[in-house]
Amino acid sequence: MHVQARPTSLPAVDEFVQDVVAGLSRTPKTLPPRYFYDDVGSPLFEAITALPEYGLTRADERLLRQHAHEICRLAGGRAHIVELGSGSGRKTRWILEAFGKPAYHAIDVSAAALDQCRRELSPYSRILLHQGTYTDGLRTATALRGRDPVLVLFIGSTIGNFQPHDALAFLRHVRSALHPGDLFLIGFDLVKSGRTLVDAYDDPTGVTAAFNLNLLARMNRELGADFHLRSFAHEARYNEDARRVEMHLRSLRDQTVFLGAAQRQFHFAPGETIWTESSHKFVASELSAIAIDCGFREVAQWLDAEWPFAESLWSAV
Ligand code: AVJ
Repeated sequence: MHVQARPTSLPAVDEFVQDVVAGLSRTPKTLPPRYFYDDVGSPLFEAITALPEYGLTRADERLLRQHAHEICRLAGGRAHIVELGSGSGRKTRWILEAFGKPAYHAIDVSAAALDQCRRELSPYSRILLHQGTYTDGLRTATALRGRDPVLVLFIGSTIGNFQPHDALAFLRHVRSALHPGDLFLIGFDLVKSGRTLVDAYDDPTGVTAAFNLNLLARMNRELGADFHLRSFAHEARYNEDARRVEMHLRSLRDQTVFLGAAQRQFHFAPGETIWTESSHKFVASELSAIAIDCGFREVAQWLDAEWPFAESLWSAV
């Protein structure tokens, strides 16, 4: 096993400060959702996936479990498997088992996530860990493919967190790292009722609220900020026209927050929000056109009956 670590931890902090300053200087204020996933946020996300209101992860896992052998068959029985965002490993296991101990590259920015991935998935694969961005990980992982075909996994509907335009650019970028005939397995959460979606992102237990508010706590811990967490409220709305769930943190009063790492302060009007995440929802019939648009063709598509979700298998053209 090899681990590609960041050179030092300093660039990570720099990037975090820069992203926070840029996001809080904007109107409306925004923060990138990738910063949710730290040592507090990642376990909170795991808890979200167990909530009865949040059916997304269970639908994804059902589909992977049910169709893993067919995916392996469609891949010709062997591949170097490369996963973008290693997650917890629980879902990926089904694929690795079907392929019978394949070479498996896990890519994630979080060392903790990779560590968990190694613990859970090394029994089922020849695992290689790549700490860093998807772009860098994809490059190093595919360089090690030898003569094998590559199967890239991008499950869990992480694609929904991109703005539509950025999503297409990202899918084309993935395609550019592949050879014709390589496969791409991607999960898409589908449109469902606004009520169901708001319940999924604003659960009555408050786990998603904690997940969202942890972003403020993380800035306090890592960037010397002085956010008063009780002065912000979690909010989830479904924007039906844009087909996305938006998560926000709403300022409950007029307040000024100091960001130590940047020696800057930011003002919040009462009711003003920080937009922390968009989770785009798709319709199954649009997916094959997206594949073609990005240099792939659709090989198969599987839908979950209980929670509208699509698992798509694409082949690089
Ligand atoms: C991991 C990006 C798929 O957008 O549904 C869960 C993250 N945010 N609850 C999603 C999330 C709030 C999740 N993804």
